[in-house]
Amino acid sequence: MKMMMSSGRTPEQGAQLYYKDTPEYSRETSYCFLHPMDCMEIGVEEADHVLITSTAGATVFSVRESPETPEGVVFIPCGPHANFILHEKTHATGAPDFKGMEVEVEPTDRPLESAWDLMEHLGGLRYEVPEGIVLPGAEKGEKVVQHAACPLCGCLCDDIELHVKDGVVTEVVNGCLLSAGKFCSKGRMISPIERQGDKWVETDFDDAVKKVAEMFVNAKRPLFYGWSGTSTEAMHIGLEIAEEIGAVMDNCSSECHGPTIMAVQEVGHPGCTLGQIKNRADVIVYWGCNPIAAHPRHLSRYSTFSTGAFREEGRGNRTVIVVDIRESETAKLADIFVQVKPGGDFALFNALRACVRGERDVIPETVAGVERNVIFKLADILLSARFGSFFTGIGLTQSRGKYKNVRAGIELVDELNRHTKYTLTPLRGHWNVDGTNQMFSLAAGYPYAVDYSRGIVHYNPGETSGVDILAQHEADAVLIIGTDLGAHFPHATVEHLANINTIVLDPFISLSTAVAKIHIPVASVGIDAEGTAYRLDGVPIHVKKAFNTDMPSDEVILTKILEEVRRLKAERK
Ligand SMILES: Nc1nc2c(c(=O)[nH]1)N[C@H]1C(S)=C(S)[C@@H](COP(=O)(O)OP(=O)(O)OC[C@H]3O[C@@H](n4cnc5c(=O)[nH]c(N)nc54)[C@H](O)[C@@H]3O)O[C@H]1N2
Ligand SMILES: Nc1nc2c(c(=O)[nH]1)N[C@H]1C(S)=C(S)[C@@H](COP(=O)(O)OP(=O)(O)OC[C@H]3O[C@@H](n4cnc5c(=O)[nH]c(N)nc54)[C@H](O)[C@@H]3O)O[C@H]1N2
Ligand code: SF4
Ligand SMILES: [Mo]
Repeated sequence: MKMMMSSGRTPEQGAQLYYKDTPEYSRETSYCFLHPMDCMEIGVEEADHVLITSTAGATVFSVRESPETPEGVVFIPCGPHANFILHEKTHATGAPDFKGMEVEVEPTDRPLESAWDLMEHLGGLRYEVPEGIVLPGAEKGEKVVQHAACPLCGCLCDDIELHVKDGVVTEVVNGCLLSAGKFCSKGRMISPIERQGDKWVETDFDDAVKKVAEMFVNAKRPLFYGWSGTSTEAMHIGLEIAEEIGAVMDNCSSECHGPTIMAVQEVGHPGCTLGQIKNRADVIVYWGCNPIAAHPRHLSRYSTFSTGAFREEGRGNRTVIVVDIRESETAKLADIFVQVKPGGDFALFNALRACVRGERDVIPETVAGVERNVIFKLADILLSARFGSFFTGIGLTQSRGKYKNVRAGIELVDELNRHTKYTLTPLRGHWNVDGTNQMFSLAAGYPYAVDYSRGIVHYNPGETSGVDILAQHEADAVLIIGTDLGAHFPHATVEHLANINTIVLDPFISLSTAVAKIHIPVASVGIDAEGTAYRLDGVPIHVKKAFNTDMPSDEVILTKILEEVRRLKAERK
């Protein structure tokens, strides 16, 4: 049966992000959610297997019956299984079609494959972290760290209490499930490894740094990608290396909220801090985002459930609207859930805009699957707000229309601001992805997709963005830092990574390890390293370390690479 694939966050997938080498993670990312009517038509039941095929590839998924998923759509948790069948087109935006690609779904008896299996199909090699790893130089004794910041999602909650014993976090107070998953992960690596044919060989830090610097100096089209999982200080050193060797420097925005940035460049950003929303917002709209799964404490700490100076009753003082293609976990908590057809947001934003303008007579019977009287009711509620807040997600940036959807959303907010006060805040993903845009803009003048190869900075998402450069097979050496492209990039791009000089800088084992030539482990910001990060509303926060170790930080390794690059360049002059 022909269907539309849409992938996104689930709470369970998020809780396993720091356990990608385990069967539990593979289980969570190989589910596919199908409406019971579609199950009947395909001829499958709960837990049966289906083969999902696209122009990019085919793999097996386990069925979960889900009345919340609209008919004709197959919802897959974000991860390596979805991306094994994802094509690499970005339609000149840098962001692939994570939400909206045609696939064929049919019953199968074939077994499920693990994330490692998929990486090996693409030319990778699995690596097993030895059990019982002890971080070198880990601080002895017990302590409690107050006001720690959580280095996971864009909420960057800075009220976390960490209980530490002998260099291990034993308890995370105030953190959500995702937070605990990271702080307590056992997936740390301590020694650099190098792939030699079909085996992994341990090496030392100095040797690894020398080899990496040499690869980058010799590369024709180096790409440094990621950065949203590390400190802003580390990014700055990365930008220096990129400028030194004429690399492309891109960050996770390009596959994520890059289209939001493109929209902001066109029509501006009516933003504010989360504090304003907590204290003032009486109408809250979550559009194309699902914070219960992706930003679990957002509702309680900053918006829906939080009390504020002018919102003393919290939830009782706020009307909550969710616009999504499926009845997400967040939709279940809303006062009003509006189910839009996939890719229909542009039309719906503009219909609302017409209503706010007083042009209700132009609205047809239904717009993108939403009835006219629902649109009128929505417009009335929006107009009744004293302070309204839109939160937008990647349901807008990764579906059909991409940045045009966000542009239409900002224009609706502009229209509403003629009548009352409204703001729009993108629910940025990683704990420091906003920091990437701040630091890249500061150092290079552009927020992402920065190309230094011409001697001056060139920026053109869709051309100088990570997915596109890999899809065109341009890159011959890639640094993956603070991201996991093995898990999260489309099929063909991961296959290309396995064929070139791919270097990973990551404290933890990741699926990118499988496609790397060298993986250099580092200290983890927020655990045994510190630095600056920017919350999703652009507020900078100092991320403390929980304890000391002898592991070198990203900053230390990048500085060594920079020195070695400069030495090699001087030698070759
Ligand atoms: N659990 C967990 N949490 C995470 C992450 C994770 O991997 N796991 N990753 C982090 C990152 S990098 C990011 S960017 C954030 C993302 O956080 P969100 O923006 O919440 O991301 P998604 O769950 O991918 O998509 C949000 C919603 O968009 C809906 N959607 C799909 N297509 C459309 C459409 O055409 N129109 C509309 N209106 N909605 C649509 C989906 O049904 C989904 O409920 O999460 C962060 N937090
Ligand atoms: N199918 C599908 N695929 C998607 C999406 C989707 O919706 N559907 N969403 C896309 C989006 S929006 C995004 S942003 C990406 C998200 O994808 P990624 O950026 O790949 O997210 P994570 O897997 O959390 O990877 C973060 C990495 O940073 C590492 N890390 C943690 N702390 C540190 C540190 O201190 N230093 C360093 N160097 N590394 C550290 C972690 O170990 C981990 O490997 O996925 C994209 N892929
Ligand atoms: S909501 Fe986000 S930042 Fe806050 S504790 Fe959970 S994962 Fe960490
Ligand atoms: Mo993201």
